[in-house]
Amino acid sequence: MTELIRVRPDAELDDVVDILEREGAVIVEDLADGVTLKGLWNDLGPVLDAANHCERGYDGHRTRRVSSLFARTPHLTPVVMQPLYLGSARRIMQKPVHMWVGRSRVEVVPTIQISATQAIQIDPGQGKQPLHRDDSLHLRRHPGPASRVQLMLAMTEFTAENGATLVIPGSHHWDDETPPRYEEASPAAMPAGSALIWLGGVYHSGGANTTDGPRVSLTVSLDLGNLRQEENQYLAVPRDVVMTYPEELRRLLGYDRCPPGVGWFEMQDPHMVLEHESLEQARAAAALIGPEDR
Ligand SMILES: O=C(O)CCC(=O)C(=O)O
Ligand SMILES: [Fe+2]
Repeated sequence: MTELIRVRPDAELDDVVDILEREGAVIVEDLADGVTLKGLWNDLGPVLDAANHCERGYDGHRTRRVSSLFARTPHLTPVVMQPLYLGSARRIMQKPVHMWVGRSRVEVVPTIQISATQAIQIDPGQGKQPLHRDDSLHLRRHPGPASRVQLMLAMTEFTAENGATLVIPGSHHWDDETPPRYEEASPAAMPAGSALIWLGGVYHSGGANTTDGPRVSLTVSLDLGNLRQEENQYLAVPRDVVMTYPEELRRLLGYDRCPPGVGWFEMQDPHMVLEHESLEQARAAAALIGPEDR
């Protein structure tokens, strides 16, 4: 069992990217400040309390989960936009891809997007979740380029006893034949406000909670922009709430186009839909511009 590497929020982005590419996971201490954490608790605590335990065993019969987090709280913005998280996700996934278009050699840089959001409360008595890779959703083969960089923010302290996420460092380098074993996993023990960042190809699971208090967290994933989002953000976050976010976050929520051309609206940048009062007005404006070069 290898200990997870820990860094402070002022660590160099290059170093964090190196750790993630090598180990597949890192803990950023104090990623969220006290005001953010309190805001998250105010907005999500009562919703978690009111939520039922999950029905599927994989999700945990003693676990509560709440999604649509960008519709429920504005306090997730500084978490997703924390420079080490967003910065490392951009560096790891936005790698140039080269292709021929006729006789031109073209370089294309993909976008990234928010995929799933969930607050997770592991209650006393919950057993270990099966070890898994979250990029299984992308039906891809390993090892290979990362299609997901995920974050788990501790809202209570995470300990080996209360269900801290279990992580197998380096397992993103494994193939698809090697089964994961709990003996190889390390618990992401950390105080509230710290966060685990890990790549989608890393085997991990929720831990067992043998204490008498809940383990509470929230998770956000950033995925490559040419994939379908795990959580349907267009349905999860109403337009009037989307409008309250800065442009970079709106684009991360899916109002963006991944080069060379996934996600367009009327052959234009879909963000233009948010820049007009209605879909009809946006459509009329797009017609005036005419089709863009894809
Ligand atoms: O709650 C956790 O620590 C991990 C949960 C998880 O990995 C999942 O549900 O996919
Ligand atoms: Fe997972």
